[in-house]
Amino acid sequence: MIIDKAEVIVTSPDRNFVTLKLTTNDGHTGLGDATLNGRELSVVAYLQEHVVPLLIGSDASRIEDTWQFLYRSAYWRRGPVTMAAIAAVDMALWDIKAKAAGMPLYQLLGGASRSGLLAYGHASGKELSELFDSIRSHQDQAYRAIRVQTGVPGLKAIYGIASQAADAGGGEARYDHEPARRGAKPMQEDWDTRSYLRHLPGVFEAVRNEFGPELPLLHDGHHRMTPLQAAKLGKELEPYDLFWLEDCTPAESHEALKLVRQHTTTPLAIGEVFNTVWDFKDIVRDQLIDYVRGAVTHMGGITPLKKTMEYASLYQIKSGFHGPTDISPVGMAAQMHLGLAIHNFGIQEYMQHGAKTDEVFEQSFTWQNGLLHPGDEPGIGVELNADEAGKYPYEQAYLPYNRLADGTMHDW
Ligand code: CS2
Ligand code: MG
Repeated sequence: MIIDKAEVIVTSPDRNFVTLKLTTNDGHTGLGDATLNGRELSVVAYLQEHVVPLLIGSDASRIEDTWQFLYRSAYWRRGPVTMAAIAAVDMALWDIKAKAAGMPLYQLLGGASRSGLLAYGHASGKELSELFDSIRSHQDQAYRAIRVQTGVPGLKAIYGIASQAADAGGGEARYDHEPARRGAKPMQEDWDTRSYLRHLPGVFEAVRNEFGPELPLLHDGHHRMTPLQAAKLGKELEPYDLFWLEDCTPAESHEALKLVRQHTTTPLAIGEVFNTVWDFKDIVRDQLIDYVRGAVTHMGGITPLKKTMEYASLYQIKSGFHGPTDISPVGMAAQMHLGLAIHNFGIQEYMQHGAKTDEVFEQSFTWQNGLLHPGDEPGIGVELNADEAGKYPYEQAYLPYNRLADGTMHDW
C-alpha cells in the first residue's frame, strides 16, 4: 500500500470545499476533508507545496506514524492551515485502511457503541414567529434537538440568523448559503451585547412555553461575551434547561471559563476553532466544559480527535463535534464514524448540505428519526464525483464580521 498519487480537489457546489484524494499502488483510494472556511486556498498551497511531495512513495498503512511525521517534522506546529492539511491526510489514510479491510471505518475504530447519533439542527428567526416556524420546520425534518438563534431588536444583521433576502437561491431561508455573501470583501454585521443579553432569556422562555420541557435546546454565543456577561447569561438561562451554551466567551481563555463556571450550571461547549488536543488539555482537566466541539477537519483528523475524546472521557465530558456546512461531506462522515464508535458521544451538529454538494459527494450515511448513521460501505463511505466537482470552480468567499455601533471590531 504505497501512496503513488495525491490530488487536491477544490470545488464550490453550494460553497467551497477542499478535498485530498490519495491513491495507492494497489488501487485503493481515500478521501480527506481540508476545508478551512474563508482561507481555503492557503490549505491547498500547504498540501500541494509541502505535503503531497512528502507523501508520494510512503506507506499508506502507517496512519499514526504519518500523522506524527507531518506534525513534528515541520517544526512549526498547530494552527488552522497546518492542522486542516494534516487532517485531510489522516482521514484519507483511515478511508484507505478501512476499504482495504472491507469494513466501514467505525468497525476499525472499535465498533458501534450505539445504533445512531442524536443530531441537532439550526433554527433561527429575526422574530419569535419566524423562530417558532423554523423550530417546527426542523421538527418536521425529524430533528430531536434544536439550536436556537434569534434576532435582537435594534440590530440589523446577526451571523447565524437565516434570512430569506440573504439567500439568493430562494427556497428555505438559511444563513450559511454562500452566494449572497461571496465577493472580494466580507460582509459587515453589527453587534451590541447588552441588547442581546436583555433579549435572549425572554426568547428561551417563549420557546420553552411553546415547545415544552422535553425538547433539547442549544445556543451559540459565538465568542461574543466577556466572562461576566457569559456568567450572567448562563445563570439567567438555567430555568430553560439548555443542552448547552456554546462559545460563550472567546475560546482561547481558560481563566474566563473558570469565572463562568463558578456562576452557572448551564452546560458549556467549546472548541470549534481549536486545532489540537493541547487546546483542550487544561479545560478538560479542570472540567470547565461539558462538550468537546472539535471537528475532525480542524483538529488534525480522526487520530487526534479520538485521543481527545478518550482523554475527555476520564472527566465525563462528551462529544459535540462541529458540523456546519463548511465541514464537507467527507469530514462529516468521518466524524459520524468516530461518534458511533466512542463511548462518550454526546450530540452531532448537522446542518445538511445543499443538493449540488450531495451530487459532488456521493454519500452513504443515513438520517432517520433524528439519528445519523455513517452507513456500512467500506471506508468512510463518501466518493467524489470528479465530473460534478469540475462544474464548480472556486469562488472567493469570506465569513462576515462584526463592528459595534461606534465602529469598533468585535468578535462574531
Ligand atoms: C458555527 C459555525 O456551527 C457553528 O456552531 O459556529 O457556523 C461557524 O461559524 C462556521 O463553521 C465558521 O466557518
Ligand atoms: Mg459555533
